[in-house]
Amino acid sequence: MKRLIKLIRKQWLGYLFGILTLLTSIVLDMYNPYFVGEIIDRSIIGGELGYLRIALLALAGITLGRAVLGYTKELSFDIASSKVIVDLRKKMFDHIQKLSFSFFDENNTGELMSRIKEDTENIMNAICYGIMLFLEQIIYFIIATVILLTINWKLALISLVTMPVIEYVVFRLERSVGKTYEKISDQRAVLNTTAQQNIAGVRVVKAFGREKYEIQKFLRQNEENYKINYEQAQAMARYNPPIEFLSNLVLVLVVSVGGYYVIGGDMSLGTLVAFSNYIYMLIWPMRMMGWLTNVLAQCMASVKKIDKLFEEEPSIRNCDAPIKPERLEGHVEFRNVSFEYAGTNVLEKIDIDAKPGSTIAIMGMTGAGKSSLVNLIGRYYDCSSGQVMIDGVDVREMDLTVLRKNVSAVMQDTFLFSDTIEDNIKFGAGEVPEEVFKAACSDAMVDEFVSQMPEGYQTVIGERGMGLSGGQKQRISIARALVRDARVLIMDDSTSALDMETEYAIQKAMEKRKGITCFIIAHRVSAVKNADEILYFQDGRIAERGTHSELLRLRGRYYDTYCEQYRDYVEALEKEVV
Ligand code: DGT
Ligand code: MG
Repeated sequence: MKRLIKLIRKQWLGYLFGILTLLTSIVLDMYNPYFVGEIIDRSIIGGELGYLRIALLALAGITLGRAVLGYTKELSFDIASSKVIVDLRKKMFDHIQKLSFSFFDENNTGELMSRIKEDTENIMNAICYGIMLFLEQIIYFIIATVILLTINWKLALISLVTMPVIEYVVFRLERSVGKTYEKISDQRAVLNTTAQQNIAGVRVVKAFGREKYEIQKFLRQNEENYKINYEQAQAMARYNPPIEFLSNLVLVLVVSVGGYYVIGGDMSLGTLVAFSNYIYMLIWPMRMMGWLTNVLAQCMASVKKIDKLFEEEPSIRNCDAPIKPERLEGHVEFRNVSFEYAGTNVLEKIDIDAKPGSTIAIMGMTGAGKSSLVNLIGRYYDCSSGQVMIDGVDVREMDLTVLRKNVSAVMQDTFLFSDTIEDNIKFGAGEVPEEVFKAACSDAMVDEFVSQMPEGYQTVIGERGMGLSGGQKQRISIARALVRDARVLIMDDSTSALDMETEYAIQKAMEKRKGITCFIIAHRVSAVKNADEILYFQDGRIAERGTHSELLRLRGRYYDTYCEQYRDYVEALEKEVV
């Protein structure tokens, strides 16, 4: 809340301007009933034609003035509030960007999207129309009350006494409408999620022949949506008639008593007409208050949710006095490292010493902890015990920017942005010299297929790299990691979709890149056999370690994997020999 108030205060000039135009417009409006009353008394009854002309001119002036002021008022409130929302969204986005991997493991994208979109819209409603109408209605109410009391206090009291009754009915009805709003908002979120997941996963739906089921699921939710909308329509329909009835009843009461005064000569007809017009200025605020409380309640709920998001601290951040080495050699060590996710041990007592420029290959069954291990190097997660060191410095003591700049990763699930191929590759590097870009593209074998494209590197690819093959996407993400020219390179299963020939060509090109410490996770022996050390993981532990030939001699799991992968080849060879 404090954050929001601060942002609103920053736009004080816009709001002040809006409030001034609002006040002027109200003052003008107050003259309306006055002139109408005067026209009746002085011109229609009294026959003063000269006054009629002046009064009509004044009424036209008021109407024009109000139109201009109304426009300016809405515009100023709108601009000021939009600026607040832009600032708020920016702050939220900055904050979300700072949060750690673990936060995104626990929170789904849909919910974060609704924080950025729907919740900020709720706040916009309140700080723009809410504030504007609230001020307007309060002022109308106060001024109208004073005017009514000065015109005729008895008649004013009669009307004022009925206001709480109207307000009570308004609140009762508004509550039922408000409830349906909430239901609609929840239901819309469900409908959106279903539609979004369905469209994003349309290929899976089709491949598994689940179209009919998915359509029915959507139809059920759509039906539900219709029912709630119908419920809301009913609540809305019930809303107006009783309030309309009560408002008119007040008018009937005032005209009856007022008429009595007019007949008795205690009040002029014009004053009575003016009086009844002013009464609308009392009733409107009453009617608006119900809507306003709903808008305010929605805004408060959204502010609470957004505040909660802001309270989320990144679990990974710089220590108090982070070390900022000028240059890293890329000496990576794991010292007795254990790691757990939510209480379950994923890695246990791992020791690795990767000398600068060496290549460490990691193999093992799925779920063995390979990705979890490499995720500790760039501090995507922190280990639970032990130490991960680079050049003798615990990564937790190293400046995060320096660390992440020096650790480049090709993640297991490739994610490409809907942008040009060039921008996707330069994504993490900013401005890079042309030769560095070219070298990365050629080493990652991106050049080979991009040069065939009519628009080359300027080709815009679809969401998540749509329009490219799995291997092409992997090659682009390898180039994206290479272009950063980092000391430590992590390749998490990043050649799995490549054919052997391309994989081999990339390996050869990488060998030429001297001084980079490489961690390669792979399932194919062909991808790991040249590594300085191969680690075979099982259940979070290193079950076997050594060079390719050492591990073959060991005749353990690595050997089994090797035999499995080369069996056909060996069999074919044997047949040939026979
Ligand atoms: P892969 O990629 O299928 O070959 O398997 P690895 O070896 O890369 O496995 P890894 O490190 O992703 O997962 C190791 C274990 O950790 C596995 O039992 C699943 C669990 N795990 C992975 N990510 C998370 C997470 O975000 N939260 C929790 N609670 N557990 C996770
Ligand atoms: Mg993995």
